Amino acid sequence: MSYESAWLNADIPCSVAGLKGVESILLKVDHAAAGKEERIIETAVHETARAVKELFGTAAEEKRITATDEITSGRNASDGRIDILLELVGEPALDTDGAYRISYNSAASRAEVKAGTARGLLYGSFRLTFLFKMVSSLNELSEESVPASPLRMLNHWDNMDGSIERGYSGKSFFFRDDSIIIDDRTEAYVRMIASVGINSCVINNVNVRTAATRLITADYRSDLKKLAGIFEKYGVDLYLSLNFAAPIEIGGLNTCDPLDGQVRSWWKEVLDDLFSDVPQLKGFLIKADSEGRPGPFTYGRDHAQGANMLADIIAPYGGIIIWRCFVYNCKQDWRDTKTDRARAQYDNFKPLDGKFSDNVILQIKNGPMDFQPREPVSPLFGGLKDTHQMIEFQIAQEYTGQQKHVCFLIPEFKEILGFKTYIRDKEGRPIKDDTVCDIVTGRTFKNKNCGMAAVTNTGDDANWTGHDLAAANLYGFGRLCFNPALTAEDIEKEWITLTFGDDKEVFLTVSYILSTSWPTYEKYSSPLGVGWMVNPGNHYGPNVDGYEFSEWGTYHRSDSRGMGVERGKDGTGYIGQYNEPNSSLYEKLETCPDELLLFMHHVPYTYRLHSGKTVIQYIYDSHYEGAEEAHRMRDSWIGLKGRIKENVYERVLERLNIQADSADEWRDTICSYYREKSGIPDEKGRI
Ligand code: GCV
Repeated sequence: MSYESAWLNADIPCSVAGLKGVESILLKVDHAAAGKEERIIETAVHETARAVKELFGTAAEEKRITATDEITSGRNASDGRIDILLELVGEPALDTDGAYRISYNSAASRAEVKAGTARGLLYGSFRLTFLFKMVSSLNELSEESVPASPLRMLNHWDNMDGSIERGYSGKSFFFRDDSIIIDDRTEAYVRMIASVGINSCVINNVNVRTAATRLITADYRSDLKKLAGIFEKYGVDLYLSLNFAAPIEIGGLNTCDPLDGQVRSWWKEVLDDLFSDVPQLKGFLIKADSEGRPGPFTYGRDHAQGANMLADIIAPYGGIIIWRCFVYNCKQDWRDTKTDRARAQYDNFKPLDGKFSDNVILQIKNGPMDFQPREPVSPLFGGLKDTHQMIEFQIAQEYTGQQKHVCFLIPEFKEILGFKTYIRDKEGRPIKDDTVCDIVTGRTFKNKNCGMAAVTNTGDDANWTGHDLAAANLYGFGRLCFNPALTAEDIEKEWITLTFGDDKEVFLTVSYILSTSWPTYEKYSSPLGVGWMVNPGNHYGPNVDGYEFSEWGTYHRSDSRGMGVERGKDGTGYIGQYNEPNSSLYEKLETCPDELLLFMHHVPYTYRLHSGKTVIQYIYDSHYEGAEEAHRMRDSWIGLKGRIKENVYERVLERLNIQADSADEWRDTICSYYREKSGIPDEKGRI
């Protein structure tokens, strides 16, 4: 399958006034110090050279230099040509892996990228190329950036048969027919994600079945080595998802008890062998005791015992175990109103705080349930004080329109990262003003084993993400973990310019569509934090009771008088998992934010929101508004005909049409259901 270049779009011209070309690319690096990072440095030079060729049509001369006096090229910018210097420096400000500084030295007519590490040089090179397309004068080539999040990770849910769980952009480009695929698309992908600072990638699904269990065996060794080599060039660490039951499934043992000596020996032998053959491998992601996956609970062990067994084995290789907290009872009786899935992560993991090995990181979904269009922040952030943590987002749009609908998720991620957890330190003193972002970037606990992961939205579709506008989520996630201080508008602007160029009309329209898309989706699907009104299994389209009487713990508890799940003191007690003052804020109806009301409480349909509107009228109105907005988004896109590449225009239009129809269906299904259930008519007489 062919692929397109997403935001690395070679058709977007240089926007710097008067700049006509680059004479030389100068590399100043102490190669002995660079050591094994040498390959990444070569990539930085190669990428800079490629960008120069694409932007100006002519190649630049590449020179390795050792001293500053060799770089006085005496260039005169009046001919419209400059030099580019890439330099590895020993400055404390640039010490963090990946940090870079871009500046323009007007005296020498030279754009300079300085970094303390090879990755920094690579990220700086990509950013310099991006700036060439985004700024209007040489003096604006100015940026210093230190990556905030140590791990900036993508999780693929790719299966080895080529399918992708919750994949909406074609098939896997890593696997087909139980084999690993390595072709030119592999490098194109790694290049694309490295260009926004992603430094870690898990290539296979956390639901590890069949062939994928054997990925750790000798059968796949040579392909894994090749793959790791490609990842290494771009500074991306390779991770695999691991099957906790592998000792049984492929080891011939009758147990996978983490405290069993034989089990431990089996893992040690297999993993020692794997790391000695593929030293670039960085670690494993594990889903255990979750949705049918095996885990330590089967043997009466806890998750710290399970994770530590593996972590201790791979510690000598600098290996990391990322352990998911998505552990809950998926065989619940819907009549049981005390068991609450939302409580599960906290209930399971809070008691284990401080018990995990140093190379274990807990990966916590952003909300307590499962990537609904709106959820509160998981209270586990703010609960753990002595455990490494990562946040897990989902840019695969499982519950947000499956890349048929536009849903730009960066504003949502910004809100989540900015949430104040009111965590207290180990001595019980409040840590003032800390946020989820502070915790996962390592600022709160001064640690490096932490970060952000996203379940990725890519596949082998030509444009990588199915919906062209969904690429903004991939780009945005990378940028956000690098620099969470960026606003959603900053990110949107960069992505639009790099993808579509500087046509003002295009910018205004795409920006309007992206920035309204998440609130719009929320309005016509599940306002007020209710969630889960989707078709079971595929999770697409409206089905109010689709999950209501199921065993998955996903209810809205609508009856003839009201709706919502009571999670306060008189309900499941979930709200008590938050630190004060969040706990009181959610507990009291007067202060509970409207957008989370039905997640937190069961209220009558006649309950008045802060706006003064009743819940039932809000439900009617928001579905109508959301559907209208979806039509408006489609209509505004039509205005771009002729201004955007025909194939892209048509591809997006086709999806916006689907979205507008689907939004109508959401509106009508939900409004009719609640009109009937509540017996309360719409004040505006529409239903
Ligand atoms: C990979 C949800 C999804 C599953 C996914 C699971 C998880 O339940 O529907 O497809 O499994 O989350 O995050 O493990």
